[in-house]
Amino acid sequence: MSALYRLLGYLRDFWLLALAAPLFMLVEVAMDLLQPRLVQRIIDDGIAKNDMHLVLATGVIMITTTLLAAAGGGACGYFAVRAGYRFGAKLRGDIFRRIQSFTFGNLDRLETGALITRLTSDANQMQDMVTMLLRGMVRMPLLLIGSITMAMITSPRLGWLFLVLVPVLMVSLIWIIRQTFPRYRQVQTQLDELNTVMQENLAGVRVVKAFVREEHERTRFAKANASLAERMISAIRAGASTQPIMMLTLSVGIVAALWIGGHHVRDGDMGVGEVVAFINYLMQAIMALMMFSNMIVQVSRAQASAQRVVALLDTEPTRAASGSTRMAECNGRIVFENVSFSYAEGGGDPVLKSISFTAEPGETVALLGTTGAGKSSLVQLIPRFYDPTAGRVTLDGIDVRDIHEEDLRRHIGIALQESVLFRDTIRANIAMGRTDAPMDDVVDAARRAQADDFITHKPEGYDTVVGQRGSTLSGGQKQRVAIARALLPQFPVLILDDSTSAVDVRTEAAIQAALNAPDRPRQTRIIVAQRISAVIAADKILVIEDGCLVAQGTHATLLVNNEIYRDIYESQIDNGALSHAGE
Ligand code: DUT
Ligand code: MG
Repeated sequence: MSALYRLLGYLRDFWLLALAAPLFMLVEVAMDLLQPRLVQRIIDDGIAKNDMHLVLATGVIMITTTLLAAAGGGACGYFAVRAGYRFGAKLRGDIFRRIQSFTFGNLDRLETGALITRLTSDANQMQDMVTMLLRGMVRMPLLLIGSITMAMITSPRLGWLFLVLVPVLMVSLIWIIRQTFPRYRQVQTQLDELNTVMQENLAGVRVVKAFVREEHERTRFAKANASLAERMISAIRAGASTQPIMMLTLSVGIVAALWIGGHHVRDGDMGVGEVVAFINYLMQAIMALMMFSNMIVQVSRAQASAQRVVALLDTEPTRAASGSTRMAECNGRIVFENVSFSYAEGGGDPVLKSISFTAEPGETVALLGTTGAGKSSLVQLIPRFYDPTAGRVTLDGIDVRDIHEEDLRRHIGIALQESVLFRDTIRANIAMGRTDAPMDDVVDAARRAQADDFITHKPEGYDTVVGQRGSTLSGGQKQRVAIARALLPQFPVLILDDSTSAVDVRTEAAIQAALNAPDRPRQTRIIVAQRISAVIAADKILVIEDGCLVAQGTHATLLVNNEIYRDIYESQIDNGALSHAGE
């Protein structure tokens, strides 16, 4: 129960709400417990003794207590729901914050579907449970103990019936706890599966359609869906099986009370009202137990969710936290010192092997190499998306691991290989890294990225809201917006990872030219490119092969000294891909 207990600690923040709910519930329970006694009084003292005045007076009291009970219950519900939703909001906030703190390493290992379930269904389960507990945790035991006590007081001669009935009910309650908990755990796991299928399907919907995989995807979803329904039914069935037992116990109890009470009434030593009141208390007690069994089901479900949430909250980011060295200014000198890197934790196949090079402030360093050589992996070490397994990367002589993460990333403009856009205006998408960037800078960046043209042609220009993941733009347009984001003039370091793969050669050349325009502020650039045309003007070209730096030099020296480079060069000349080189 420790996971549940720990999360319930959140309630400390709303203790007033959490306290108010059960307090008001006390009113309702007290009033409920009074009712059977009042009925007894009407029957035995009023009707039996022909005292209609007492019947009327007691009737008024009954209505008053009912109103009070309703008011108490209503107020309790109000506070319980408020506390529940506040609790849920705080919990979701914490889950989201934790997910945000995850490194790429963490995220590589976690399924998106599982994260979504944690944030939605699991958090909802906890929230519902809190609401229910705040309403039921006082009502249930008080009603149970209260009704049994009142029944004993009202009719000691029938009271012993409880001694028989309660143990039967207790056994069935214990049984239910053991049955439901593991089943609800499975339900939540299956929900992960469903969310993963769904998320993958939506993210890859174009590919699914292109390869006519709809049928396959439908089957995959149907399987996960059916399995979820199956598990849900099994869990609910386990939870519901106590209901008939309770109803049966109740019926047997009522019949027994009527039978025994009937004899007493016939013998004249018990009032009819006493029997009726007893039966009412019996019903209240069984109702309380039914509530308890529902609560148990809900708690065991929430318990499964709580464990999952706590496991997520306790997942530590897979590398040391942000460094502490503040870095207000940055010259942009980047040095790789014998850097090796592997994606697998604790070793595994190295993706980069002992890479060393220097990018001086203001220099342009180009990375060239076959696909899978390790270029993207290399550049991602600079803004610390991952940490090297050996060696170090420094910025202005400071290990990037020691630099405060916010400062580090504020100095680096990066366009990833895959353009990621958000459902927001184009302007906001460009100014993402620097929300304080003036409009002039945004337009300037868009112009250089050759995006200004298509943006201003849109009716709402820079205020055009793009779809989810930029879905309303073409591949090349998306890419240009992503480049513009990196081209804001404030970044002393610029990283372009194969950023022009989706634009035509002419546009690529125009972007090149804009980058090298004399009015551009001096910055260090690391550029990954497929086409020689994009690297020809670089101060330094690094040729990467299979995770190794096999050669470095300028275009001219490499052409003479390096066979791989020459091969790439010649293959591209044949394609005419160089026709715009150097423009
Ligand atoms: N790799 C992983 N996990 C990842 C990304 C890549 O194991 O999350 C592997 C695949 C490949 C190697 O690392 O064997 C290098 O990948 P990288 O993406 O760095 O290669 P690239 O040079 O950028 O290739 P491309 O030109 O296709 O972008
Ligand atoms: Mg790459």
